Amino acid sequence: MPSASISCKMFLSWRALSNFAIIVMVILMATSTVPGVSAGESTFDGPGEVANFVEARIEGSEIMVFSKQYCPFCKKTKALLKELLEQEKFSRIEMNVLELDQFADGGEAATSIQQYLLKKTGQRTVPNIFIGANHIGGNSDLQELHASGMLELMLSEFLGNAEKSNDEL
Ligand SMILES: N[C@@H](CCC(=O)N[C@@H](CS)C(=O)NCC(=O)O)C(=O)O
Repeated sequence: MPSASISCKMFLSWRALSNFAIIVMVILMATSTVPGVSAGESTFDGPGEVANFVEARIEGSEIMVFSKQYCPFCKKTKALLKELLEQEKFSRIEMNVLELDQFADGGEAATSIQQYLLKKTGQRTVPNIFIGANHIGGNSDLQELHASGMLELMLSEFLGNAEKSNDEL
């Protein structure tokens, strides 16, 4: 029956067309640039931008902590530093914390920053701590420095240096 054969062919080509449309939609969704969804919009335009971003934070912060909100080691680090900076003698020191799990790009920025920090410091894990732009290490390093009294000395030295450079201005 020719009319049945025509409508059958039309049906098949309609199915092929709708399958094609579904495939196109899936590809478009997978490569969409909605922040925080699937591939996501990139936070950084290449490694140079990551380097500038990280270096600006390290250089521009008295104490810089690269952290993640859920990380128990980061919580310990932030609590110890907060406790120390609440002391009158260290109250002029400011701590800057960057929570790497706060970027809405599906973890891409966190990975790039951690890769850069690994290249710079040999350490990929968080917390990654800097005092006066000097790399301190992670939480265990910080706790050890504190237990030995070295951390307080470092903070005092940092304040002394900061005062000296203020006097020179
Ligand atoms: N010994 C390290 C342990 C730090 C650590 O294991 N951090 C975890 C998060 S809780 C980490 O960075 N995991 C790899 C990642 O999140 O990319 C320290 O004391 O800082």
